[in-house]
Amino acid sequence: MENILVIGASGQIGSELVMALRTQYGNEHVFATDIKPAPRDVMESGPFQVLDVLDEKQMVHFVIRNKITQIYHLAAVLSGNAERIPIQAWDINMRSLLNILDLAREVKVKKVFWPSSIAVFGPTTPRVNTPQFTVMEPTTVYGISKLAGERWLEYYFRRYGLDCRSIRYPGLISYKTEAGGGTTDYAVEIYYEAIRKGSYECFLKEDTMLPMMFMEDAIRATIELMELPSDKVSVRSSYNVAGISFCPKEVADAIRQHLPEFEITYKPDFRQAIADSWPQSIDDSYARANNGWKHEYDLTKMTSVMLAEIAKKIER
Ligand code: AKB
Repeated sequence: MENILVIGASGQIGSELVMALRTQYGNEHVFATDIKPAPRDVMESGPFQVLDVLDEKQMVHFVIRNKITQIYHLAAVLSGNAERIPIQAWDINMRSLLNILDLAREVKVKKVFWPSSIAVFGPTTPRVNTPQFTVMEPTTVYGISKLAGERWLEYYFRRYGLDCRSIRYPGLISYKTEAGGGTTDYAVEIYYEAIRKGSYECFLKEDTMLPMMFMEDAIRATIELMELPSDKVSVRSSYNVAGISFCPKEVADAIRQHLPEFEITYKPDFRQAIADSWPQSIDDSYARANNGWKHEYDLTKMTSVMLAEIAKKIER
């Protein structure tokens, strides 16, 4: 029997991943932690504890006490926020990962999942159909921490045999928990503002093309990767996984199919330079070959779900 720990359970990915894992593995087998309270369903449907991933001692006790066999470590400072506090962000992102890798090795946790990001790529990377293996010279502190993290995952796998797995997430779009501090977050905010105000001021230029993915696809990609037999996981740094690519103007057009009066204006800020250093689209043929990965949501389907769900949420 697996006992799974999700660290960062109150965040955008964590809050949905916990619920998906609980459906699959049973509520009492999926333990959720975060430094802040999680959405109600996460806190009420199974074990939840406020716990700081940087608190090594408490973390070890928690993992031993609950006989944890798998860890998903999702806590991180995202790209936009990290640029505001670079040294602190590096410290939080790296120290938390190293704590978890070392703990997992010592306590003999079977598998660890850690999210990487398209932020590992930089301006010298081919931006269209970015390959799995290519030039990686990130210019953001978030990207540097993700690239270093990928190297640590592979190191722990090769040196200690720790079964580490990872995905380079594109921008993730969801309606349940609002994202915080990322460069791709405009693609979540735009839907909320479309429902709340009928207009949105975008912090990226209208033609800024970035790789994106609907959360349901991302959760499925994650669980599918974690369920793969170990010998089928050929990439031990992190898998490129693609969904859709679009720019702000295209999302605005898709929203107008439902809300014809919707208006968008553009006021690029410091996040434009970050977006300009990232890929526009991703080649995920390794993930497709290894895990049979395939995304299900395109921009049109995702837009219908986002608008309908956010409207319900705001009415309540
Ligand atoms: C961000 O924008 O920082 C994240 C990411 C692409 O990793 N969504």
